[in-house]
Amino acid sequence: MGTRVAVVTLFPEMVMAVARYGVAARAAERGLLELDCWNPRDYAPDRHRRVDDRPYGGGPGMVMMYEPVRAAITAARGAVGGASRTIHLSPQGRRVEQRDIRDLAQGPALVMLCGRYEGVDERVVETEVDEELSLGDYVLSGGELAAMVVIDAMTRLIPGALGHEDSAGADSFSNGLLDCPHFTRPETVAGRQVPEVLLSGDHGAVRRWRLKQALGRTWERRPDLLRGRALDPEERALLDEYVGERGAPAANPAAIGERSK
Ligand code: 9D3
Repeated sequence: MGTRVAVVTLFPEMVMAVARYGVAARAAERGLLELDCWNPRDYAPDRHRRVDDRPYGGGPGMVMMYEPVRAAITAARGAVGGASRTIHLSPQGRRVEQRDIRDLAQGPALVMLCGRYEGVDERVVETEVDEELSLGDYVLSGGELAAMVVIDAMTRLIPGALGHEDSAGADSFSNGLLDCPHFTRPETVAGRQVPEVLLSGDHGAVRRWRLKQALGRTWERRPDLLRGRALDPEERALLDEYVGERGAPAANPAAIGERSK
């Protein structure tokens, strides 16, 4: 039995698309990921299949109604069977990090609730939801893309989902650093050579170069990631090297007018 994810959504076809491509498609084919959707519209009690209504207190927009959403969540839970966790993708949630993805991928089956319009009746959150998660501080039109992001990120951690088993472990964030640069053929492109060391066949030198680049790029672009992470003596030395070699732009006349990327 694979990782079971049941998504409660008004747009099931949108969510199912995450399992039509790439790693998630292969995981679904192999039975490593079992994804299905539950549509509140199918649980609307009235003959118009109404799932939204106007907010108490007034104001713009509509709110997803308690009963159709609760009933769809109940059906989703029944289908995944046994223990499950119910996550609400919501702008009010805590921001998702890789550690949450690892946690979700290991835990029991998941029910993911996606809101549309202004959101869902708060009583659904109070009575049915274990945790609220957000992607970050920008406005989406609903929870579906967020659920798809979480499903994609989880799927990469399922053993056997990636062709090459150690890739998930080597990823950016699993070691708390940004990735090093990558190059492939040809050796020269637009007058730019592949770094010499990568052609040297010296695996130790390649490993040190990659670690140095990863440390340096993290220091330049995401210093916040380094503040939460201890450096061992080798890492300290490689980062010092990187910082020492990176001339301040104005102190390097040859670099003036040159594009840095
Ligand atoms: C413009 C509407 N906003 C009024 C202040 C509130 C609002 C309601 C519903 C904003 C976004 C949404 C829909 N978003 C999600 O369901 C969502 C989301 C997001 O918008 N950003 C980051 N992560 C997530 S997870 C779910």
